[in-house]
Amino acid sequence: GYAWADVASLGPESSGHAVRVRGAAQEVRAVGRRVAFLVLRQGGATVQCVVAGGGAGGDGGMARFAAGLSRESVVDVAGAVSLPREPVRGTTQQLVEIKVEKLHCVSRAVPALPIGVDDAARSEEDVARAKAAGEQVVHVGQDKRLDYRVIDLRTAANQAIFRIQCEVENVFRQVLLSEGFVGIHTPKLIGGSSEGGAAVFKLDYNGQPACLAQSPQLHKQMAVCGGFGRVFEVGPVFRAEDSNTHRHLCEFVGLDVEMALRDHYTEVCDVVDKLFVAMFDHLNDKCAKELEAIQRQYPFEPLKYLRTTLRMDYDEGIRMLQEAGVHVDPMGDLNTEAEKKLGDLVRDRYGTEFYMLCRYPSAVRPFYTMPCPEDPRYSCSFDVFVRGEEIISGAQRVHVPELLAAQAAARGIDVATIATYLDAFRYGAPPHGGFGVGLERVVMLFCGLGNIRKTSLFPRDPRRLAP
Ligand code: ATP
Ligand code: AMO
Repeated sequence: GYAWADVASLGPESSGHAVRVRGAAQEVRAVGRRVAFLVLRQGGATVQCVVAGGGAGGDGGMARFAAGLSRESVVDVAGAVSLPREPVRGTTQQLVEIKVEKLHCVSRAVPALPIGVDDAARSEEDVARAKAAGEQVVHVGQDKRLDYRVIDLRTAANQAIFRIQCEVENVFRQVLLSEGFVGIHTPKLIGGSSEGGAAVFKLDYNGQPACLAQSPQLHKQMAVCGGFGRVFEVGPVFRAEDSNTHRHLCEFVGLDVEMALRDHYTEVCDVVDKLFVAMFDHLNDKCAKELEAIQRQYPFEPLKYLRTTLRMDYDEGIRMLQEAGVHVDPMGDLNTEAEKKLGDLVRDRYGTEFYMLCRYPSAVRPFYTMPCPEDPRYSCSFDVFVRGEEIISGAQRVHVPELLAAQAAARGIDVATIATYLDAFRYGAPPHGGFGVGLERVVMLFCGLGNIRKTSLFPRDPRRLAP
């Protein structure tokens, strides 16, 4: 009998084993009428299968059948694992091959695929090199990839990206669980904007106006008021972004944290520090294969980060920018360009591409942010940057109901829409703070991918609602 095997597990030690493998026919090559080579792919791994002479009566019928398979058809092969005479070419390919004894097509792909996996897997460098050599190669653009995402996702780089994404989420949960946090789920249908901005998707909730939650902000705070000292959530976040950028989605995955504080909001920064150093270490140590697969298609420099995350005051960031000749308003927000520039300056001075900027001016933070007790023009807040782009926003929150209502009103928020939230602070509320992380941004920036659509399985950008 043949034993079912995974392509990734086939190594020299399986030589001689009789195996059965189901995979996608990535490549089919006929050599004469009696031999065909079939490259089968499973996830990010491939194995070469040799169809030679076999078939009933040894007339080459099976080789001709193999040669006629359309690419990406799902195929079962059964045969013996063997060590090839010459080493197998290709970096993702297993070192052994399968001498096929039985072959069965489980699902036939259309002969003319809208995009080829090999074309989608080509790096920009490869395309440039081929073009320079006068070869004809197909370059698959981002929109086309996303239109046919089901095929695009089959590339080794994409298989790796979403395994990395899963690891980020996993480390987030594991570290927080070990720090005494409890996982929660807050409602995504809410009565108003949770961040105070206009970027909300409005809908009708059985006759009442409602919104898709822009963040779990209000309810994660209410969970802390509900007696859960430390909470986290992994869930969808909806933002009605109206412009196309490389880093904004209309739906993304939020990694959120909220916790009661003892003395100071920097206790929240300590959690960020612990969490992300552990996460980056884990990705580098445990996901080397995936990072290599991404590197082959999208080369990037490994992220530079310190054992203890650098913390810098906003004022200090402003000073560094001003000294570098960048015009910035010390009490205003940094634009994307200034953030990027500051990222470069910090990297050059401190040798890290991961750092926190603390004590933002109160005026540029959301209504629920706690002002600094010693100077209310500044706030107990922070953003965290990777390669000069924001991945986290966090802060201590206002737990004093009168101040909270005043800050909401001052920002033009209709307090009626958040009445039950404001009430939550009238029944005894501990000082607390937290932060929110964009999962797709973490993966995009850790891997230097340059476009958030690459790290969203089926991205929802301002124009795209399918697939
Ligand atoms: P947050 O997650 O806090 O909303 P963000 O990374 O989405 O942060 P914003 O707070 O929306 O960024 O904006 C930060 C800066 O990024 C803005 O000051 C602005 O300069 C820039 N920015 C935001 N949206 C766009 C856009 N659509 N096009 C160009 N720049 C933008
Ligand atoms: P903020 O609005 O900064 O903060 O969002 C938190 C993090 O979410 C990510 N992010 C996005 N990712 C993809 N597409 C978008 N349109 C998008 N917008 C934001 C970023 C950002 O740092 N309630 C606060 C967090 C808190 O204070 O706890 C909040 O939502 O990585």
